[in-house]
Amino acid sequence: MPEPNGAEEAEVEREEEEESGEEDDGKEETGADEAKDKKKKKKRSKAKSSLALPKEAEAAEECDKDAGGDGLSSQEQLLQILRRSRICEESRRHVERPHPFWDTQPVPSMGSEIPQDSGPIDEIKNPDEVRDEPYTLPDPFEWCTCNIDDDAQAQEIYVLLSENYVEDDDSMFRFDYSVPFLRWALKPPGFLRHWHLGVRVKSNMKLVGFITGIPASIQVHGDYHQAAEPVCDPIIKMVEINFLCVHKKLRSKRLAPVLIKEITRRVNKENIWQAVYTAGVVLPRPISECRYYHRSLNPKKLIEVGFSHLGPRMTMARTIKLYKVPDSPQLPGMRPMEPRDVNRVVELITGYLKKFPLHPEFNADEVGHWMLPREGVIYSWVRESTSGEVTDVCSFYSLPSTILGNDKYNLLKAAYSYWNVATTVPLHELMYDALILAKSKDFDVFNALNVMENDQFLKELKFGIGDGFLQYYLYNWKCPKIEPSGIGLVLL
Ligand code: MYA
Repeated sequence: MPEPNGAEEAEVEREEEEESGEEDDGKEETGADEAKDKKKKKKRSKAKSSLALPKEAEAAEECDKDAGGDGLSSQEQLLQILRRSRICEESRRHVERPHPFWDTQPVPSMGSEIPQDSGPIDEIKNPDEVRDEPYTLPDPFEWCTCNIDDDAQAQEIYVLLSENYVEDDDSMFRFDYSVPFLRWALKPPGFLRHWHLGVRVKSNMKLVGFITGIPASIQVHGDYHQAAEPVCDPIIKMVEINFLCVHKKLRSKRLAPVLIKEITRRVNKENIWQAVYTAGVVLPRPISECRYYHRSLNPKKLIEVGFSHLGPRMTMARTIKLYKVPDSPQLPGMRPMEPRDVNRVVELITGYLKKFPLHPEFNADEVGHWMLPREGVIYSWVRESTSGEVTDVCSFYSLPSTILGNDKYNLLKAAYSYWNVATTVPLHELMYDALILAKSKDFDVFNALNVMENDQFLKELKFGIGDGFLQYYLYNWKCPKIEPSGIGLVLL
């Protein structure tokens, strides 16, 4: 749920002034000055709560302020209770608990001191020292390598994930990665088929478990250069781990640790010893904790499906107006990225990413793969100057979620901010066009993490903070913590 910010309040207030004669709820029309003043005050608080969705955490302060409950409807009171219990959940996030699996892995334990320097946790090994036999699965199951190019197998993966992958805390939405998206996500240059690992039930061959790795070159700062003896090249060949999934009926049976150990074995066999991954859950131990922000593009639908809530004193008409964006990009020269732009986009992106302590290194093939537009998957626009130079680039990917248990809608169309570089305009102006383009492609919401320099546009463009956290992790690499603004990496 977006928490209100100054920009939004100002915006609503400005609109209120413009609208003082507007009759979108008749009742609020009044002639008396005093009444008008009261109205303004009321509307200010309306603006605050109109953007707050139950799915999103509110600051404790905000909750305390609201806690009086005077004159609140039972729905509002219920929301307050739910919000407070979320704060408790948040404070529990970092409580130390035993981790029978993670405590055996080369990751820092929750309570251990934050290192000042960087380097591997386990001593460097040789792939020959890594066992040749796959890890043993419980008897009813067997390993398989999944071929995402095969339509039938791609469909099996799609079904497993769409029915069992990540849900929000309230089980209202579940990620719905499409087959074309999965092919894009799993087949970057240099991908290895045997890093697309599945678990099947022997008796009927049903796919019930999944985990994937893709190769990536990652630079992690730390105080690496200050270490007395450099331990290895600062650009590290890593694996990005994603799509860990165990069928709902097989949860809590310790299948996930076996999946992780087997993918680790397969990765180590390729002489790769570090991994990067993200998760909503807190595990030993995040290098960074980031937050999701949401920008409504279709507020009516978001409210109808329970993603957002209409503030107690905010009308639908005013909410729709608040989030309305123009029909076409505002910056001259915006056009979809094309293959001829790849080399310039490499320069823009690699130059920009260097400033973040954690970031990937991309070559032209990789930028071509990750950035060239694919309908329904990845959308990238460049800004070309009148002299024909590409100066700015913005992109977002399409990751819808299934809406669980709603009669009217079954799909929430979400765009996720990806790689954005502005050199001729402020970042928020470029991202305003990204919002406009996302709206023109019929997305309901535009999501962004508070990574990179995204703070520069989140407030300005009326994003609200979400209740979703995203932890970033490194496997077998210790280093100092990194602020969200130091994260230059977006995993799908
Ligand atoms: S993040 C997305 C994860 N997927 C989902 O959330 C989908 C819905 N959930 C599920 O499918 C299951 O609940 C999963 C756990 C499969 C997540 N990352 O088998 P269990 C630990 C890592 O009894 P289940 C993504 O894809 C948990 O703390 N570990 O549990 C990145 C406990 O360990 P410990 C996790 O619920 C994945 C153990 O598993 C996660 O049936 C990066 C319990 O196992 C999690 N998200 O299944 C993976 N959730 O007792 C790590 C729970 O110690 C990669 N657990 O606390 C590491 C690098 C590997 C390569 C290295 C190469 C060098």
